Amino acid sequence: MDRKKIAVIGAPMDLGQNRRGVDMGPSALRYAGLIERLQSIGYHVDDMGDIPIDRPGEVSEEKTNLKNLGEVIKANELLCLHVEKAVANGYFPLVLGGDHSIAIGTLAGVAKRRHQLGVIWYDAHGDLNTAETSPSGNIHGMPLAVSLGIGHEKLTSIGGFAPKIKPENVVIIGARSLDEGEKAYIREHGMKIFTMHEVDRLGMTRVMEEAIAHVSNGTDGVHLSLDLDGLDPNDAPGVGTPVLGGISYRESHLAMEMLAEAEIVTSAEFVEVNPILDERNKTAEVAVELMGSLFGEKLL
Ligand code: 4U7
Ligand code: MN
Ligand code: MN
Ligand code: MN
Repeated sequence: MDRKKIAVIGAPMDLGQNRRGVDMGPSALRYAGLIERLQSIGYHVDDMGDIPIDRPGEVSEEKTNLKNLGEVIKANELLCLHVEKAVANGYFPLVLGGDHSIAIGTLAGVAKRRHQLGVIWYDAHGDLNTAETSPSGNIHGMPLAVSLGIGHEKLTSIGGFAPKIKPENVVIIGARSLDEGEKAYIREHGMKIFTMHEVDRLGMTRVMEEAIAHVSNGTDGVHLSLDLDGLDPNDAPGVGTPVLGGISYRESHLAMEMLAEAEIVTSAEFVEVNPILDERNKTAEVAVELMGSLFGEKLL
């Protein structure tokens, strides 16, 4: 894999949750200078533009409590194709959200080419809900579960196979809002998780050392799924489901820098940036800075 070629794919999805505006995430990230920044680090960047997203109600829907199920499926099938193609052509796929439901398509596309994929889920939430455990019916609270093969069959079968990933190859970092069903799944499968308790107690250096060791053990690639609400809302206010007491801006840079040093990440997505809820594009700017660190930008 040529680590010097990045394919940027926008996924302006806002149907996996209730708050409008997150569909403008890809624009906000580009406006914050993403493409130029990656080029300045020395990458060849192909901006593939944005995948089309249907309006709610356009795609026929079955009776279910999963909101906008048909539209979310359609977009993720398409995203899966684009991501798989990028990997097949030797690109590092960098997907811009959009709400976190797009991780279903990203992971489907990557997992077609990497059968033992490690995953870092950087998020205030577990995103491990199913139709049965979800308090909201919002699909952005389900993508990790779906990728692990649990949930609505039409979601888990996106890309034509399931599961995409195994629980032992996943690490969750930054969690501080977990629903009962999510806690049960984590306990049952002994999933590796660094909640904010562990981030506080061990410090980000040790958290990342352990996380990196965990996801690179026996895997053939590592995907970073970074939900901006993993950061503290003071540092990243432009998100739809903020939770107090998150990972700091500096800790997040350190995490990205350690990933860059370890040279393990083979695909990534940055999601949940909502410019309408943001303060002068701060969250998009933070996200672009973090991408800089992830791709090896140095202070000196
Ligand atoms: B995100 C929630 F109940 N767990 O399922 C749910 F708290 O992608 C929130 O991490 C999910 O931002 C948040 O609706 C999804 C809720
Ligand atoms: Mn979240
Ligand atoms: Mn999330
Ligand atoms: Mn959110």
